[in-house]
Amino acid sequence: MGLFIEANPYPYPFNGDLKPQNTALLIIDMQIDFCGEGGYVDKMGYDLTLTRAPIAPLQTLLPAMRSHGFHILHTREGHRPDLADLPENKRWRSRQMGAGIGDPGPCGKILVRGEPGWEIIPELAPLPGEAIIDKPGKGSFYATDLNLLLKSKGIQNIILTGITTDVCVHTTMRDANDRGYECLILSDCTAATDLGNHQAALKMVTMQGGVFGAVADSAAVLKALQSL
Ligand code: C5J
Repeated sequence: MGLFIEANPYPYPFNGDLKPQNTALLIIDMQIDFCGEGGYVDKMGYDLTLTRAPIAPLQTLLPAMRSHGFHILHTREGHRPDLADLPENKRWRSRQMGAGIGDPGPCGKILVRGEPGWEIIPELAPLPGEAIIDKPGKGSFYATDLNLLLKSKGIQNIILTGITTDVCVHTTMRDANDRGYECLILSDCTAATDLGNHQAALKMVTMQGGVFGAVADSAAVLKALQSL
């Protein structure tokens, strides 16, 4: 008998082959720039209570998954200090929003590696030994070694969390799904800068029998962990 997480539109994973050895919790971009005061999202004028919403549920889920020995991986969006990997149009667009990537702000240079705003928030700080993927784009596979790490660890299932649901989390989930990974996105451990976009992004996953995977919440994961 397999182990399943109650999810929509099907119990996850499809084959019931859920175990710590083949499953990763991926925490995407829980950085000050996306959910902290003075960071990129704050400078653009978006409501930080939205992007901070996943912090509390993740603070429960993360230690539970750690204690069962699941693989934990974190990502950070950011650019080289000389901005050599920052596309001109990405910089231009961010400047239109008054939050120019690479420009100085209250948390240092926006979305630049090594700056205070680029750090993962202390509430969800990675432990030694947990992989951190530094990515210049939205997707976590583009220009990173994430696929290599997942393959070498024998990971088949990815539980996606973090911010933002409609941008970096979705781009990563779509790409992971195309690569054959079995994906689950957690509704309360993800968030967007717009509630409607968050809800729409979750709904998109459930179409066509689970076109990119399935949707659950952290309570469903914690319940399934009790059977381990
Ligand atoms: C964005 C992200 N929105 N982490 N990044 O630029 O979703």
